[in-house]
Amino acid sequence: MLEIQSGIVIKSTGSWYTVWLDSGMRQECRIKGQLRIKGLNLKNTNPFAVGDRVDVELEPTEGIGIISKLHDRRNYIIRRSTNLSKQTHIIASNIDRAYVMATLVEPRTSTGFIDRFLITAEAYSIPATIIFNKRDLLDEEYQDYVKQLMRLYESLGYSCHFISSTNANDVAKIAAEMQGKINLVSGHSGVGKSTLINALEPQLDIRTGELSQAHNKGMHTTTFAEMHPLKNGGWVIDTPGIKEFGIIDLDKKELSHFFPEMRERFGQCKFHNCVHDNEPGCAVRKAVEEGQIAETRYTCYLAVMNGEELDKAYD
Ligand SMILES: Nc1nc2c(ncn2[C@@H]2O[C@H](COP(=O)(O)OP(=O)(O)O)[C@@H](O)[C@H]2O)c(=O)[nH]1
Ligand SMILES: [Mg+2]
Ligand SMILES: [Zn+2]
Repeated sequence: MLEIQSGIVIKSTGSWYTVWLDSGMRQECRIKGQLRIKGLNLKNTNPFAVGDRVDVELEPTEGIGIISKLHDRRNYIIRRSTNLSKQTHIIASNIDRAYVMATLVEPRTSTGFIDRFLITAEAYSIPATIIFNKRDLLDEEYQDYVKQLMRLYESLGYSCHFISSTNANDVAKIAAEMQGKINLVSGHSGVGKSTLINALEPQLDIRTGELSQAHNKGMHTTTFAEMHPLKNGGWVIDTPGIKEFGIIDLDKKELSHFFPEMRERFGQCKFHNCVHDNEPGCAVRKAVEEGQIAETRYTCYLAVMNGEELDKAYD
């Protein structure tokens, strides 16, 4: 007899999937030989991503589940498989909150990286939070700079934390916030994502300290996110090696909608189709000149609009 159970995908390698069944069991799964599942986009290299809710057919004799149905996704984030290809790769879905972890030293995260992450979160309507990590490594001057950045981002509606992943009190605050939700943690290699996740769930014992990924440079390495259960309920998704989230098919005229401080000035420019570049009577540029919009944010806006890649120095 074929039994069908629902569950959530917690690991996806493209050919094998691990599903956490609602019964609490982990189940290794395959997908049907020929993908003929309703609602799937075949341009995706991985038809199922972590966070997906699925139905699984369980064959009692085989021990392997077959994913037979994808439930609707509340949201998802996606990137191109390679810069040139049209194929896309879904990183994760059904995310309640996306965290970007940033550090000022070892390594230094640029505001451009943070801003691009926030654009992506806005584009996919996912609440975003910035975690400034490695507080213990920062002198007073650096700490003041972080606090200044926090004031900027909080004024735009993004919550911020300033923590050390190695400090138990700090970790407890994050744990409380993450409880019961699907949380994605992103950021450059070396900022402390795995350290934080290990501190949240010590039994996970994820590898840390991979500061150098030199062997990966220049190669197309597909990295799959993995979702880990939190003991008090909820999930945390580690995104190893994902340098940058891309927005697929971004319409330049819409880019400013993903900047809260520009969105707020919608309709105030002289020209209704103003893209806030060189147009006369631009309310956004005026706000930048008057210091009401941060220069770093505006610079990032122009860079993304012009299709510029992030400064390689920060990768
Ligand atoms: N001083 C200090 N070091 C940290 C902190 N968080 C992580 N690290 C160290 O930073 C290095 C990279 O951490 P890891 O968790 O592997 O970063 P990931 O690449 O983002 O997963 C490791 O050597 C960690 O021990 C922190 O809050 N303070
Ligand atoms: Mg890691
Ligand atoms: Zn304008």
